[in-house]
Amino acid sequence: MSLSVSGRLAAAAALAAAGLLASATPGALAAPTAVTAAPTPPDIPVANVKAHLTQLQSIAQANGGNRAHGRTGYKASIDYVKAKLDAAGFTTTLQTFTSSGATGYNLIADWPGGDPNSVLMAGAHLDSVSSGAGINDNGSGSAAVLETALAVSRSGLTPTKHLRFGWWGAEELGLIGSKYYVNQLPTAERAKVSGYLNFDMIGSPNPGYFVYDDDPTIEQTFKTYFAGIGVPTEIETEGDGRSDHASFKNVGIPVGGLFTGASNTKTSAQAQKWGGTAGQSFDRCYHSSCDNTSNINDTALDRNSDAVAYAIWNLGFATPVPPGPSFESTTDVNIPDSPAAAVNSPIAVSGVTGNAPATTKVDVNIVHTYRGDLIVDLVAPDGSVYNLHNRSGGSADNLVQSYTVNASSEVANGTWNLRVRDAAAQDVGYINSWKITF
Ligand code: DPN
Ligand code: ZN
Ligand code: CA
Repeated sequence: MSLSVSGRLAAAAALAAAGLLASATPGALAAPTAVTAAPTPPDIPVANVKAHLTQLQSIAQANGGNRAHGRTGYKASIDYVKAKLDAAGFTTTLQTFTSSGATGYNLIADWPGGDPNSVLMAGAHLDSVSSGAGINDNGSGSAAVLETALAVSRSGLTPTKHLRFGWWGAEELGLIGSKYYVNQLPTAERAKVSGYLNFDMIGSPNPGYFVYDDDPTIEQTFKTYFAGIGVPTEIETEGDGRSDHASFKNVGIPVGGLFTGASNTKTSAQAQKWGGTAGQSFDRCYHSSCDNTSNINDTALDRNSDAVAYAIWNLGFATPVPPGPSFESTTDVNIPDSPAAAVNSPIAVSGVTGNAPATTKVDVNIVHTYRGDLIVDLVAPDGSVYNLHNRSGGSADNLVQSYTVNASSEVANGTWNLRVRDAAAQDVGYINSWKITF
């Protein structure tokens, strides 16, 4: 048997280390897949994020001390964000709704391009409570999403997905703006949203690093970012469903997000891993007049802003599933004419972790003068049999066919066999080659 190996470089490297690449087909390692890899995500300048917070603080000061729904400070906040996005080349939409007798506003900003059928969204509520300027809650999330959108523009990003950013009104009255947005979105449009990332309170003065435990891909993306900078995270538990992601989740859109804590108390274990003060709230100014520009931890704001960009960059590029390692036998195995016992062509698989995938691919190449004679099975290392072909195709020559087998209950490593039996007399042939791809 000659064995050739192709596929994922990591797997190939592992196999090379095990000395199994000696008979590899030259050039077989070049994966022919057209992969659009995400460019390196930018470091979002925290000074820019803070400059937006300073502006939101000024807006509150000039408008009776808050940026709450129905107050002039809210509309001024929307106008500030919209002007920045318009200047950066976004297509912005101001959406109005009515709540508690006052006009509310959502701002939607679309980055031109990308697949309109696969939309990645990120958003934050822009309203404060009426008791203060709402700089951590939620100037922080609003400013980080804004600065990430501006970074998309600066870098001229051309993601495979269509990017859409949202700033929600009247969150503090019960997620009103985001509910309005998803409700007016036609069902067909909702189905195009591949994910919604929510950022509500991400610069808490005594911060924790919390990741929403929701869509696994989004969650893992954030965890990977924080692992990369050596910051431990915990699952967000303070208020599941207490922010705008709940509106999206309720209509079946995958969601995720970040949070640095509100009125809950930081434990000593948390203070040990994150620093800060044990026995004190993550944000002592939550929903208070002291939620101003002094109520921000710059390090938390910096890390979380970078995490927003990391997620947009990585999730914004559709990630094709990389081809798994494949193993091929090109040894001819004669198929004796019926009546005769089945013959086997073995392939020894090693260096593959865990089970075979549900999409295990088997490429069969049998030279024969009557394929309607043949019964062809894939036999797993433990003897489990997966029938691939059972005398179909009548009098046609040769069996050159690809099969997808759900082999997810099989350990990948071990000897797999292509088993072939000739069930009718006269015509004969041989197994020319076969290949299994995990
Ligand atoms: N949006 C804030 C609130 O609803 O009061 C902050 C918050 C977000 C609180 C997520 C808990 C969980
Ligand atoms: Zn709030
Ligand atoms: Ca035959």
